[in-house]
Amino acid sequence: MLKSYDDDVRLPTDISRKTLALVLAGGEGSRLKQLTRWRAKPAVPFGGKYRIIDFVLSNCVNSGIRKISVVTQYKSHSLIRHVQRAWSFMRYEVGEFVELMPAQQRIDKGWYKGTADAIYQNLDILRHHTPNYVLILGGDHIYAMDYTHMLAAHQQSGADVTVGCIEVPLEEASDFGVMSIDEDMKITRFSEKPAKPECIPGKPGSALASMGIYVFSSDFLYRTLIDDNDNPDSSRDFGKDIIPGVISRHNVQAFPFTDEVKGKPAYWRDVGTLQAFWKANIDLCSITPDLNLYDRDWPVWTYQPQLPPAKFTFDDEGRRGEAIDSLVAGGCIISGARIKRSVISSDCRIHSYCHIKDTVMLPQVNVHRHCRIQNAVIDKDCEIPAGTIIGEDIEADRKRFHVDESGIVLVTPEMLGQNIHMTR
Ligand code: ADQ
Ligand code: ADP
Repeated sequence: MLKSYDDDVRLPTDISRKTLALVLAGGEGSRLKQLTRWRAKPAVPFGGKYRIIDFVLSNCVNSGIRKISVVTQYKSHSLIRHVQRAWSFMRYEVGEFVELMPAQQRIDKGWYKGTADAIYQNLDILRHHTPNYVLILGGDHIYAMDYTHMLAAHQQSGADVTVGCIEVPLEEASDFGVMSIDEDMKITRFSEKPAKPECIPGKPGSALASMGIYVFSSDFLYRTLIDDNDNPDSSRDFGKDIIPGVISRHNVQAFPFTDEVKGKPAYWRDVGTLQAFWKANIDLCSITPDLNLYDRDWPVWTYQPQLPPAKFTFDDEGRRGEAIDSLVAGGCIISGARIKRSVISSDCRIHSYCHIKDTVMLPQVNVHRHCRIQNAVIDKDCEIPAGTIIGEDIEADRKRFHVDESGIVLVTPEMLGQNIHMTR
């Protein structure tokens, strides 16, 4: 007999209405290097016109979850500004909201010590919303997921906690929480970022990774966080402390995120490293990308500044400005430049005789004449001087820019000796 936490919550729509989503958006994101020097990772621009956090917030809204709290801490200014601009269409009057929870020392003098502490410090606000379920999400993943399936599975299994999981290549598994499950999908083992991750039985090349997303029955969450706070040895983190601490005594279920139509693991990317960030952007340029931004049934919402359409013009010698296998956002002017397999975000200018390929350009970049750029991420507001060559001579790039182990070059205004407040 399946245990149910609440008999009056039966339909998926009821479950979403009785769920509060908590989006964790306060981590330092140091692996994105200078891209997160001035902004939190969830605020980093992505996909031409979005910010990373828009994907998880869109998943919530598209799943019918309209009570959302965003927990912020490090470098939250541009994140807060974006959430306020983009997500204020939710109406509190009809019980829908996206609210911000900055670290504000509600309990003691400290900042949030870890992800669990970030929620513990806001327990009174959480309780005030009286949710039956709390859906905890990371603010820095790119995917499209209908959370109602996970919520329904949580309710039907009578679990105390359900952890979203996905198969990843074994060689990448040390970056994640890795779990073992039994035939009833109950989690039997969980280790956070293990040096030697276990493979899935019968699948030597794969491991079952936690997506860092959790459904908690709310009373169970409150009790667990209070107990964790009493434990002096805890680092107050879901992956390190909470999940490993509850699996032996409670019903902790795994929910595999699969692409139901294709019957395979679905598209989900942790864009925490420069290479992963670059790749997930460039993936959008393929003819049939795994993440379809053009799916009208699953719109990705964002703040859109009023910008004119992208414009492609001839240069003064009659060369065409063109972009192929690329995304070019509003406000861009491509004059006599060639662009291939690249993401050119809002309000960029690319001038004559430039060749750009395999490059992710964040908003408001100005590339002057005769530049050649490849395999690069160009930060917002960069002013690229005429004749600059990036991505061809890695050793030369290393002296001026950041080059990662896969050869992706990151260029920021500071590396170019520019003060963004002067160039704007
Ligand atoms: P990580 O992503 O490494 O692993 P963490 O750095 O704690 O975990 O970040 C999780 C989310 O919480 C991020 O969105 C981050 O911005 C946010 N966050 C971190 N510290 C915070 C703080 N003090 N206050 C507010 N928000 C904070 C987690 C799980 C793994 C899982 C991966 C999947 O721990 O088990 O495999 O996510 O990517
Ligand atoms: P915005 O929210 O304006 O789009 P960004 O996400 O690009 O901003 O940047 C985050 C914040 O960091 C902004 O407030 C911006 O003014 C600030 N910032 C970015 N680069 C610098 C810099 N080199 N010096 C000072 N402040 C900066």
